Amino acid sequence: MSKSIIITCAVTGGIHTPTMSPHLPITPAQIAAESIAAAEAGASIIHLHARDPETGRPTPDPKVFMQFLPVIKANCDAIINVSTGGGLGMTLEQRLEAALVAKPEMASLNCGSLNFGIFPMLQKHASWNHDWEPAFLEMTRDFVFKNTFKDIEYTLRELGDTHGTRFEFECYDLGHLYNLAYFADKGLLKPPFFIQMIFGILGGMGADTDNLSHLHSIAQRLFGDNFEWSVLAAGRNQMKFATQSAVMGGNVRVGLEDNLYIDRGQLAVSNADQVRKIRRIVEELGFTVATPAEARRRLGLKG
Ligand code: KMH
Ligand code: ZN
Repeated sequence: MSKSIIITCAVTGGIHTPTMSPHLPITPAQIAAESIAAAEAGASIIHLHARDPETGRPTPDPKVFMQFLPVIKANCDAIINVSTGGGLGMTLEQRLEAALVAKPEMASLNCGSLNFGIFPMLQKHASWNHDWEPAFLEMTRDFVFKNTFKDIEYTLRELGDTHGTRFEFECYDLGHLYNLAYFADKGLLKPPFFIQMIFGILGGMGADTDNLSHLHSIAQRLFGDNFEWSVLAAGRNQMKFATQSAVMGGNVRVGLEDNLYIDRGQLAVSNADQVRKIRRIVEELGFTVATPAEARRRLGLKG
C-alpha cells in the first residue's frame, strides 16, 4: 500500500501583495481563519508568515504572530510551521524572532542563497499601495535571498538544538541538497529530513519535470531512506507539480503563498479551495491524505 500524502498549506507568504488578490489573508484574524479552514480541508501542516495588518507587508514582529498562532493551535490539530524566510530585506535575526518566541513544532529553513526574482511579478501585477514605488522595485532587482552556511548553522543550533523545532528544508536548487547533506554529515541535524523542493522561482530551478526527477534521484543518493519530500511550484505550475510529486511518491504543498489562482485566470477564493483541489486530485488517483498524527510520526516531530 502506498504512503498517505502530507499536504502543506502556505497561507499567505511574504511576496504576494494585497493588490494582487482580495482573498490573500492579511490580518491575524484572517490568517487564523484561513489556516483553520485549510486544516479542516485536509492540510496537516500550515506554513505561516505574518503581515502588518495596516499595510499588508510582511512583518517579523512576534507580537503579530502571537495573535494568530495560539488561535490556530486551539482550533485544529495541524502542525504549525513558522517561516524563517520572512520577507524581503529582513535580517536573519528578524527572520528567526517569531520562531524563537513561538518554539513551534516546525519551521522553514532555506538551504542556500539565491537571486530571488520577484521583480517581474511585481512589475506586472502588484504594488504595496496604489502609488507604485520605483525605488522598491529597483531594490528587488538587486535582492539576494541570503542563506549562508553560517546562517543555516545558526538557525539549526538556535531553533533546532535549543527548542526541538524540526524543519521544512526549502531547496530551490540542486546545490541546496548538497548543503543539507553537509550539515547532516556534520551531525547538526537528524533524520528524517523533510525536503521541500521548490520550482519556478526566478533564480532557482525552473518548473521542468526533468529537474524534479533529477532532484529526487540525488536526494535518494544523498539521504537513502532517511527523508520525506514534498514539492511546491510557484504560480501556474502549482497543481501540476504537486500531482507529479504525488505520483512519484512525494508529498505536496499548496496555498496562496505559492499561487493566487485555482485555475487559469481564476483567483482562488481561499486557501482551503486549493487544499480541496489537490486532495480531490490525489484521492481520485487512489492515494489517501495524511492526518496530522501520521505526519508527526513520519516527520519525527515533538508533537
Ligand atoms: N516562498 C516560498 C517559495 C520560507 O518561508 O522560508 C518559499 C518559502 C520560504 O516558503
Ligand atoms: Zn514561506
